[in-house]
Amino acid sequence: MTYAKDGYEICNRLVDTGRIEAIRQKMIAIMAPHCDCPADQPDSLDQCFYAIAAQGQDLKTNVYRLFGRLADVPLLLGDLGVSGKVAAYGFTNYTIQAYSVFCLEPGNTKHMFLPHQDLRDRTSRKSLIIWVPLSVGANRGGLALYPGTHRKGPLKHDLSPGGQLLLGENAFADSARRDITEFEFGDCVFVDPYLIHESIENQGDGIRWTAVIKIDDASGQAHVRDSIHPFDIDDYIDSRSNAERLN
Ligand SMILES: O=C(O)CCC(=O)C(=O)O
Ligand SMILES: [Fe+2]
Repeated sequence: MTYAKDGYEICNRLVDTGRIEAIRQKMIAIMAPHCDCPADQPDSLDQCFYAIAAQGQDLKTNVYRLFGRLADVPLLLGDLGVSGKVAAYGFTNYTIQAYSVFCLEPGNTKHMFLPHQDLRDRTSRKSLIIWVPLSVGANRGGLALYPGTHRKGPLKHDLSPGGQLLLGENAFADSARRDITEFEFGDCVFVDPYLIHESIENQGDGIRWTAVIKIDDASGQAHVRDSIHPFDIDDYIDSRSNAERLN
């Protein structure tokens, strides 16, 4: 398989696990003043988060938003393994389109992503998602990919009854789904954002935490003369934020 042909590559043990641990520790440090949980246990991250959640939605939301802004997340681009791959894929003058920490609790289906492409705020058709697990454990689900679908380019998305962006099955019926559910600390998956992908439900006993970084290389792209974006987003998705769309 190749990244260009299939639209993704799985790289085991690529990222320095010290960087992963540093992110986890900073997440715990953000929560520590607001709970009484020990900070040095293997499950401290989840314990703290559950203790935070028990105190109400505002604190939980604020903590989660802070996780998604931790500087250590985009700094993963400085990891030698990651930067080597990014360069090998031909990203030389890239910009950061977005970065976040994604949380999927056991049994939470509301916040799962249904089959979609990552089209929001793109500044190029030459784009890359860097998906880095921040927690590991049995049955925590993961990411499902539809190999080769990136070559279709941006597709028009529907809305599910719950308000999630969604591509119908006909968009990926010609692709053999690939599930990524088993990963270790340091593993990293590179995905073309135009590749159709979706979340796999967490049926384990711990939270699936994932760092996601999205980059674009707009150098040499003709559309920059007219627009920072390579296409009009409103032609393809309901561009409201998740919080506004989900019901
Ligand atoms: O990790 C996941 O479940 C999906 C993440 C995703 O699709 C996204 O961040 O756009
Ligand atoms: Fe996505």
